Amino acid sequence: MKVIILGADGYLGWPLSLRLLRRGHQVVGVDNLATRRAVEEVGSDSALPIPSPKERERAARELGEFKFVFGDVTDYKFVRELLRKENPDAVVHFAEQRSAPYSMRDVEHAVYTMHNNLEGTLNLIYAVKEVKSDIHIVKMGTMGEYGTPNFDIPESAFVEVEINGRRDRIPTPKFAGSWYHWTKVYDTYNMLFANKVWGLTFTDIMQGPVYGTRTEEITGERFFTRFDFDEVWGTVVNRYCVEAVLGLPLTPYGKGGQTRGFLSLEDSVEALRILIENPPKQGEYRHVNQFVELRSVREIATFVQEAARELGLDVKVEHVPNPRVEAEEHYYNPELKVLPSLGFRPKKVMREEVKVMIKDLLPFKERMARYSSAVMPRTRWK
Ligand code: NAD
Ligand code: USQ
Repeated sequence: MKVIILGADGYLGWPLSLRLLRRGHQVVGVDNLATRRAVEEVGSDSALPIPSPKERERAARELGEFKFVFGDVTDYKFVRELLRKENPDAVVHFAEQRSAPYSMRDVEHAVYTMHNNLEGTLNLIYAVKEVKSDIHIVKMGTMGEYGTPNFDIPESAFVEVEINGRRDRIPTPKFAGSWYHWTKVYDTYNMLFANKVWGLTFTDIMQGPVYGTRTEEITGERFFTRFDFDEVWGTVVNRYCVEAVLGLPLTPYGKGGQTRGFLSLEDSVEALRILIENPPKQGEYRHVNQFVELRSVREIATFVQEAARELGLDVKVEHVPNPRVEAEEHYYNPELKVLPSLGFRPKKVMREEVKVMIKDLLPFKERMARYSSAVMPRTRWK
């Protein structure tokens, strides 16, 4: 299969490129390096050193047929000509601004996030329609589209409702918690519409937060993927592991009952591989929930604390005032059926994987220490 990965320089895009190459697929990786610049903008850097795109291209070619293309998905002509030239079977779309705090900094960052994410997805939709309408669009959304409703979260694009005695199907209710998360909701609605009007084929993935330093292909520094830990770009499990290495207290926000559907980088990449190799029927919009373990951020802090202790590190947990507006104790019960039905079986358990992560990060302690002032939360929702 020939697969274009938009956002191939990112945390998920790079290891997915490697996985697909190892499976014998041809990969064209596209990126405008926006995340590298935006992490620098907030005074931080990846904890693990990452090679330049040219070096990455060389490393990827050890595994298979890979090409890196520099480009911006908000440029319609670029996206259209890329599809014309490469004629792919599938396009994986990761190329979005993916940080909730970054989107909440101020009006410029909110507008940039809306513009970057909504325009990129709309350009892809139109380019597929114009160039080759049977391309499978694999779009990365987020579990955060649903918010934390006080009912079970169905794994479907539509639900049946009854209002004043009349029944109809409506898009599954969503209530996101940042401008970033809202862009994923709007993308979903735009894809549902493109599917209805033009019959385009989509897999829209609601993925929870990913953690981890490794996949099977990450066997040395030249294959490292980025690993962010600052208050804007770092996600909670990855941040805790760096905090443990730096000897900083772990930072659950507020009461710490915030519960999400987490999964390891290895499991994320494998789930994506399965979804790409098993496309939906032509003209279908497939809606997938992608997570492995439901955990609260309070519970995760104890996992990381225990793992650190086993490695001889004495780490404290200090709940800090929550910079976000979100429920700190809530019901959370999302459905998970599509991935298991396709044969997905998770390989990693968070409790064990955080120990591997701390071990992987320890050699880079000095490098991370340079950015330790970027760890404590500063970006507030209000
Ligand atoms: P990332 O920021 O590391 O990767 C995204 C890549 O897209 C970056 O390399 C960035 O430079 C590129 N990009 C952004 N805008 C672009 C544009 N206009 N043109 C070209 N390239 C552009 O993020 P990630 O963690 O790898 O996430 C990948 C996708 O998965 C994102 O869409 C994110 O919202 C989603 N997601 C991530 C997680 C997670 O925990 N990391 C969880 C759920 C969903
Ligand atoms: N949190 C802490 N302490 C920290 C950092 C975060 O308690 O030090 C809490 C947050 O308040 C939140 C939860 O942990 O309740 C998750 O926050 P996060 O920063 O790990 O993840 P989030 O902002 O939700 O975003 C990440 C990715 C995003 C993806 C999303 C999946 O950056 O791209 O869409 O996870 S989900 O959370 O399911 O929406």
